Amino acid sequence: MTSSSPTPVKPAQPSTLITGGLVITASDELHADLLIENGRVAGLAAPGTAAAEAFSADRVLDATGKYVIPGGVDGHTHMDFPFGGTFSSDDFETGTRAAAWGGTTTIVDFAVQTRGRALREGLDTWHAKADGRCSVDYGFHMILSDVNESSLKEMDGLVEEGVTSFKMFMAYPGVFYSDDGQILRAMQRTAANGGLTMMHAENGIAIDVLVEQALAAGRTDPRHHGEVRKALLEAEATHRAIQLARVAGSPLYVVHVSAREAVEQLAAARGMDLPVFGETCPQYLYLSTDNLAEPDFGGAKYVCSTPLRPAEHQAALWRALRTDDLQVVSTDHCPFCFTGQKDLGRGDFSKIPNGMPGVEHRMDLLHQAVVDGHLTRRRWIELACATPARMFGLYPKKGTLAPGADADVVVYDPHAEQTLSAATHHMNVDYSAYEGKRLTGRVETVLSRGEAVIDRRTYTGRAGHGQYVPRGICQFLN
Ligand code: DUC
Ligand code: ZN
Ligand code: ZN
Repeated sequence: MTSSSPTPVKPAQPSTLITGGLVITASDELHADLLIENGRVAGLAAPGTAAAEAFSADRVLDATGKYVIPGGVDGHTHMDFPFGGTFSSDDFETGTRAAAWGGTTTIVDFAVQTRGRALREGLDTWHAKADGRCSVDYGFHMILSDVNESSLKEMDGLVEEGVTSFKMFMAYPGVFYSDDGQILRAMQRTAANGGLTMMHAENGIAIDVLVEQALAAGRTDPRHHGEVRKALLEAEATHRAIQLARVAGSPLYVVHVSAREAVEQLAAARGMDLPVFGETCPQYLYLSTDNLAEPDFGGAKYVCSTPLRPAEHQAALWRALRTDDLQVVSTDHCPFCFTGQKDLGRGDFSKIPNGMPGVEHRMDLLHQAVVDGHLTRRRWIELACATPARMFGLYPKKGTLAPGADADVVVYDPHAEQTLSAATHHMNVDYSAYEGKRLTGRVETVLSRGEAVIDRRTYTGRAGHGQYVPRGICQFLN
């Protein structure tokens, strides 16, 4: 007789019951107990009902007086991203840890195709950057820097394997820029393969002329970054991207919308029932060209593209978030340290690395919008969790709290007060874009697939817990 060793059984994850909280999703608000088993939501039931009485779990989290919300989905981050001769200062380890602190449990980061190289090589590089380092789950979009016969063919395979969205740039000539013919070809490809075209919509050719003229006239300070990157050049590119998408029969998602005039283009397209979507970011809702004008090169902290706009644009963005002319708020998290990185552009604003930190504060800044009356609680969750999950093919695994969903859950204290500061944030960057800003509301506990990554304001996660999530196609398309 031969003896065989028993098949190892993976120990079941301890179950968790979250009691007494107000559960908020994009569609509902209800006082409910939430049961988590094996990393998934197992049930929701009103306290005191027979269903709730039947819940039992290894550990109980009391959420009385708190909100219980889905983990945030940040559909636009740049960890370890090459730009202007340097790399964004958060890598996947520090950046996803900061995301966890802020209640974001999924990021979709941008893998980059290097010019002259294959998409596959870029995607492999980003997998290697992220693998084993993340505290929360992650997926990838692909940046197309070189649209040609071979990269067009590769797009189909990427969609098949779960990289279902492709960003192109109408800005940054000579770096990431695609011309209209390349854009049209890539859009035709996504029209056929189900992918989503994401667009950085700014007329980079015209902007480069204005940059050259500004520098020649001695206008070198960071505030001129905002002045040359004109709202009309964002609107023009947005309009052109929409028309190219119509010609190709492809859906379009416009990233980091900051100008009122660009919102008008999106609203007109949506009024025609076109599959056109738009996101904005907290920096455009809370900051303005006044920040870009801060003295002693301080404006460099706020240099990003699209740029911050005069404060009048903010009302149009808030309105568009309410009317669904904009559907998503993501961060475009792309931090560069003030000392040693932003410094590269002293004396020439065009050399300041473009990007701002933000992955840690999106959920809180949008909760502040609820406190301030800009958004309802459910719209907060829709913009920050449910819609990005649907947009990028992750729903209902991510973005909601329903039986079967991943137990990515945040216990949120809506009454806690906090003050944002570089001294206390967890992002690997030496300044805060919101230094001294007081907020009402704070993340208390964060579960990622049922495991506590933040437990009552202590980090309990680990690099490597976060898993790569292949994505489906955009769930707003038929
Ligand atoms: N905009 C930024 O501000 N940073 C990275 C790339 C981009 O488009
Ligand atoms: Zn961009
Ligand atoms: Zn970006």
